Amino acid sequence: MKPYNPHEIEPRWQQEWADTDLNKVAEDASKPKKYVLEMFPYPSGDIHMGHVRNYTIGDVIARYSKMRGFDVLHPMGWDAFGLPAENAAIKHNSHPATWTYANIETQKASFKRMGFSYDWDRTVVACDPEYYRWGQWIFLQMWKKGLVERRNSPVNWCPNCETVLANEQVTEGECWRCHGAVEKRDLTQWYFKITDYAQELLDDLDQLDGWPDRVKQMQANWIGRSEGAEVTFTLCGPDGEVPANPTDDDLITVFTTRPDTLFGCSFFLLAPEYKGLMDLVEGTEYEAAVREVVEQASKVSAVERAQGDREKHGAFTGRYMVNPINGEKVPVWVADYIVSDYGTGAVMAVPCGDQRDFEFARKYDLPIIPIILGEDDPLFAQLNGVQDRRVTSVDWDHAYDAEGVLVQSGTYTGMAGGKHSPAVDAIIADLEAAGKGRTKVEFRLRDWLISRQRYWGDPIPAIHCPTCGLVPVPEEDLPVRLPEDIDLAAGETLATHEGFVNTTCPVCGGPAKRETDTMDTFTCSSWYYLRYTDPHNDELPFDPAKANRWMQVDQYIGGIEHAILHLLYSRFFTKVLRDLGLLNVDEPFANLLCQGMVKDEHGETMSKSKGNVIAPEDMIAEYGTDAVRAYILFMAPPDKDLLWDEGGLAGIYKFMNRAWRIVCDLMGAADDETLFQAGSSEDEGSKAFEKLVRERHRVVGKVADDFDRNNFNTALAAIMELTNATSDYVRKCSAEDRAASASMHAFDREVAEVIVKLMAPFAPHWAEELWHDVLGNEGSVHVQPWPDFDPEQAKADEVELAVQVNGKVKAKITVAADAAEDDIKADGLAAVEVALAGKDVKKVVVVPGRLVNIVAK
Ligand code: ANZ
Ligand code: ZN
Repeated sequence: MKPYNPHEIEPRWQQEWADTDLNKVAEDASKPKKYVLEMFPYPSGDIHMGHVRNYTIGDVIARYSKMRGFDVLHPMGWDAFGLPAENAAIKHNSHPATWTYANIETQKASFKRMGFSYDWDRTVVACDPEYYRWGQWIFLQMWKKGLVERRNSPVNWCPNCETVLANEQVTEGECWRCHGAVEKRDLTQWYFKITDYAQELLDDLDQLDGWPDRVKQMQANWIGRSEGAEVTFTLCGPDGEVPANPTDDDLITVFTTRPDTLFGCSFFLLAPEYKGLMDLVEGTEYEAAVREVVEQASKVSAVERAQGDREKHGAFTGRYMVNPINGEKVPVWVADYIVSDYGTGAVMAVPCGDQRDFEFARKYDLPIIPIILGEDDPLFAQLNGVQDRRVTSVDWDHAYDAEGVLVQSGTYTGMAGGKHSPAVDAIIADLEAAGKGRTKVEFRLRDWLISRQRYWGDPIPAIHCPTCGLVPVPEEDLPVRLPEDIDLAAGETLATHEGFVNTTCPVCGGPAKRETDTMDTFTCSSWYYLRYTDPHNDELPFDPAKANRWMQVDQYIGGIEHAILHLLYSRFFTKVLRDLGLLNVDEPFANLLCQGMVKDEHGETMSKSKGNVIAPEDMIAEYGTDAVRAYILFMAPPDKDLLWDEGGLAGIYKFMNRAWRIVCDLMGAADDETLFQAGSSEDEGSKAFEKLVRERHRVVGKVADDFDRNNFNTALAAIMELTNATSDYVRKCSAEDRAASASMHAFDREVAEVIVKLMAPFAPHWAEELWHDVLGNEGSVHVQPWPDFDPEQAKADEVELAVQVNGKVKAKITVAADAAEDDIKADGLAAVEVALAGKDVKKVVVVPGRLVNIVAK
């Protein structure tokens, strides 16, 4: 028998597939399409096990889909702009492109070695001018549509990376890349107005049935829609007098989700960054304390400051504000837990209903007025129906933020209060009539800050002209190319590169300067999946007809770390391109699979610093790529973490050897290694044959089912069951006997083909070699139709049932799988005749496929 030798067959088939263009996308419109996509990698060094897992999942789905008759698009490319390349260039005194393209070659070689079925003619490399020019083109279309804005605002600045960051790229005050502390700086920056799409980005999450719920929840939280009201308060003069004719400057508006609590407002809060705050206190005795709060707050990120459990700091400004609902004057404080970039940066504080305000009131000894109570609150009996204010302090240890009944709230007393309550509606209506308020929806989502002060990115196509102002680069002048002659190690940047900066104004022809900011690399990954549908188009980013044929991506696979940033930005781009008339889908990714991590055997994340990295190439050198692929899918469901266990990999390798031998044996090619055991009876042989007929149909059905749910591990387990049944069969039926029986003879080949085809997505080289060399077939196994199955034949003929009497198993019976319930009852009763002697049978219940339960007294 020819032994299984992965090291010989794998490179050979990889070459053959490349030579015959096996993985070229067919673009065959007569077939239904399937777009299978894995998130493209960042080319930093060689691939690791996390990549192997991600791309193996995609490859198995792609190969399976092709055999199921789909026209499959399964491309790969590189997310090639970004800081690591720039840092490496500085370190090695070379160019970012050199580092980037070298790493791309390394990774590409590894992908080929893994046998992934990419169509390499469709590769998209983000730092290639052929690609990034279209990023610039899209930028210009967005600009025309009013979706691009340049504005001055406080932004997140990472001193380490020397660039600004989008809000999404700051977690708990840290840079997403270097984890250094992020500062606030006032800078003029470029933004994409993603907030214009906030509502749609939220609503359309409902269409994404194929996404994990937790990812949708993370997106919804990030978008952060809040329904509430704007309420306008009036600022009293420094003398405490209410202005007779308030100007706009005297009116300060808050955003609140709880206008029903207006009667409980006992102070008013401003964010430390609130514009005009210092004017309120300038030259007063309150100035120093307020300034101190402002300065301390500037050292802490807004995210951290907004966290509930942090100690709150504040100071009185000496000023008062008039509550529009009751004309009451309340003191104005600055407080560090109020952030400037949400709502209006001003807040009506209601300590009885809001925990943060409650803590602040306790700390600074401000009144806590109970105005909404649960009916079981002891205070309720005392205040029920009381309209005027009698109680201004409580002995609670936290705020009451649930629904309740209003008390001490004037004419609203007695109404049901809480979020979205009748009291909310009534108060908003009255404020609106008085011109002091209106309903308002707020989003946490901010506009996407896309400009970066770095070289290795897509240049923003804009020109600053002293005469004409800010001018877009004309489309025919794209791409704005990155200059290649730049000495980053010497500190040169785009802004200091004379050849790049100096240009002429496309409007007036006068001397002008280029914009020197580049785009956030997340812009590149926001539409690469569209470029794959038409990667060589030099007139448009993609032909809408082609994109519309392939979109949506049917299965997207990537890490959970991209649950917010990349997926949200891609969803935004898709909607914008749709509105530009280039696309007819609302959402880019129909199904999303977030694969789990690959960890070491102790459950630790693999990392160079921990020295616990398992290198894919070492494992391939030992067991071949097919075993690594099958192992990675067998060990855990794809969305769960996988703990590396080399024993398990060796086990899979063994299985593949065994299955190889079984296929050979079936085909009469096992020679001296046949499993046949002389002396098996005819009856044993025919039982093994019947069982295998059943298994052949059952397993094909089960694998299809498992593929529908991406349960590759159970699919492989089922294939193992099929090989076990096959092994039993060839043990008990000799090759001569099988050859002599016409039905068995045809069946041998059928089973061999079924096993090889079922394994083909997992172990493509193993399957291809058997398909040709042992089965003697022509044409690649990977373009063969997936095996059919007959559900009738898959049914077990007989099933074994336990027979219980009063909850205890007394016997086992074997009945026909399709036996009638009454027959089963009769068989069950007969089997326990002895146990039932002298008793009255009260009840007999059949649990199909499991047991017969008899109740007797
Ligand atoms: C009065 C009130 C009473 C509030 C009450 C809550 C409970 P969400 O749900 O996240 O939208 N708020 C408004 N702007 C703020 C800012 N810039 N910084 C910090 N807090 C701010 O939260 C809305 C609530 O957060 C608003 O409703 C406001 O407090 C506070 F029993 O107004 B509320
Ligand atoms: Zn000009």
